[in-house]
Amino acid sequence: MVSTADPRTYDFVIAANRLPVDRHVSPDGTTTWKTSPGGLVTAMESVMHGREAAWVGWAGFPGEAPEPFDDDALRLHPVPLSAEELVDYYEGFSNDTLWPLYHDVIVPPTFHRSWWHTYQKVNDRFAAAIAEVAAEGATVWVHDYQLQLVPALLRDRRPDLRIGWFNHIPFPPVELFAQLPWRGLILRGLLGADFLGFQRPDDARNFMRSCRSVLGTTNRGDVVHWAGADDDRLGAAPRRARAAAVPISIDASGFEHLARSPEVRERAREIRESLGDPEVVLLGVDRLDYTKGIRHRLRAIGELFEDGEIAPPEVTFVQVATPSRERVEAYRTLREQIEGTVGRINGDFSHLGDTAIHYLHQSYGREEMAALFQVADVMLVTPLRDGMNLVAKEYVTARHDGGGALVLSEFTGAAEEMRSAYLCNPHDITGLKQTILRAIRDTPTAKKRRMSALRRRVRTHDVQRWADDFLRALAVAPGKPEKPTHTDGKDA
Ligand code: ADQ
Repeated sequence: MVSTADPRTYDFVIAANRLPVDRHVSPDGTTTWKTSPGGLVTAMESVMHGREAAWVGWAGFPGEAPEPFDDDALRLHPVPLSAEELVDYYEGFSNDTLWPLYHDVIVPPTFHRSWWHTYQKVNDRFAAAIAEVAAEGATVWVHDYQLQLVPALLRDRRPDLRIGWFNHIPFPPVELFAQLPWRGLILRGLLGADFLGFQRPDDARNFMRSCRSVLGTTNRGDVVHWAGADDDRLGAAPRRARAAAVPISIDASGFEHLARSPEVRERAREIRESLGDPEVVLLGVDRLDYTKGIRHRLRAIGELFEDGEIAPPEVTFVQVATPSRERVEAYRTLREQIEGTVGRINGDFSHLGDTAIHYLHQSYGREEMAALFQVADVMLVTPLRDGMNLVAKEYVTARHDGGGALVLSEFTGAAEEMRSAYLCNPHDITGLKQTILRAIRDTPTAKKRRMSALRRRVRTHDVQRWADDFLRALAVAPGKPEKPTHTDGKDA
């Protein structure tokens, strides 16, 4: 399968697993494309500054890819994936090998050589597609763990390009990363970039330690020096690459504008009323993923009901769990466990008309999300590990009234910046229960003080600043080594 030829080239190219559009086919067969409402699209729009740009990614359905097409100022360049490749590269290697490994091995990663072979093949296809649309000397921004080999594969084809890569998820400590049978080649793939951006300083440090221990690189400050390898495999040439934290954020002004609209405020009032006007609404909003700590959260909430510290109708908990990766076994098991627990808690503590837990396994539009956030007196963001967690940032942004309280896990990237939240360790169920009670019972003045600090942080560190910071770092990144030296790489 080859990518579709595109005669035009661009100075700025974004590459991500998915294109930022969803295909809609109407009953009469007409195809339309709708922009996905993600922060990444907004961020990219804000940095394009009238530049012509292309986005390389999968169009969202298996088989032949559509011809390249324009979406406003953006050229969309679809990369084809077959149904088998989706199973091996996306569901398999990306979501069942790398995802659990990079999230502290909360569930055991699965290692299959056939998945790895497909991952290499698909990464090569992405690199070929980017090489085709990138103009001479173009800037290329590669996103996320699905495309870790792309930087070196692309550099081999196009040494003229300036290549950046951003990791949306954590980068694990070397003690975990070293389990990966293909660890050396993944690191060599990444070192093809000029600049590597991570969510937290710890992620960048973990990456540099892995390079040192697995490849035998040296580093000066945050610049990794790779002396190259005596083989002709991926990324064998000497390189220098900078690794640093550039935490992602949200389109704060856009989301606040939406949250302030009369429609959203009216919808928030309606939701509260439909919940029976409780005194306290607790809210969780997550993709249904084992990293998000939903089971630990339910355990804490269940015990609080059991202890009589909270009870419906005064207190109710709303858990929105977005359907996610349902073809991966660990996700199906998780869903069964969560739904079983919700059923048990509701069986024990709900009364006719007074529900302890409202559980919604659905996706909603941005307006509905903004309204839900305004209803939440206490927002529970308690992942066991999370690259950043944008829900935390969206919640405080939606609370333009300065009300509400954010309970936030220490194990999220967001906790690095949002120190005024009610921070918690979600593994410590007793501590989590106490933190939730504190967030409910603190004085309004104490809560307002925290909320106003959180809001200020997100307002001044929004997604536009993230994209600007990343591209500035990429523009001045070191690139080629000053004096190429040649020593044998370890275990590459
Ligand atoms: P995710 O793991 O998907 O992203 P997150 O940062 O929480 O996690 O973003 C989820 C987004 O989906 C938010 O914008 C949220 O509002 C939205 N959402 C959640 N449930 C929804 C629902 N039911 N209906 C509609 N929208 C819903 C990965 C990493 C994160 C990192 C992001 C960005 O795992 O750590 O913050 O990328 O880098």
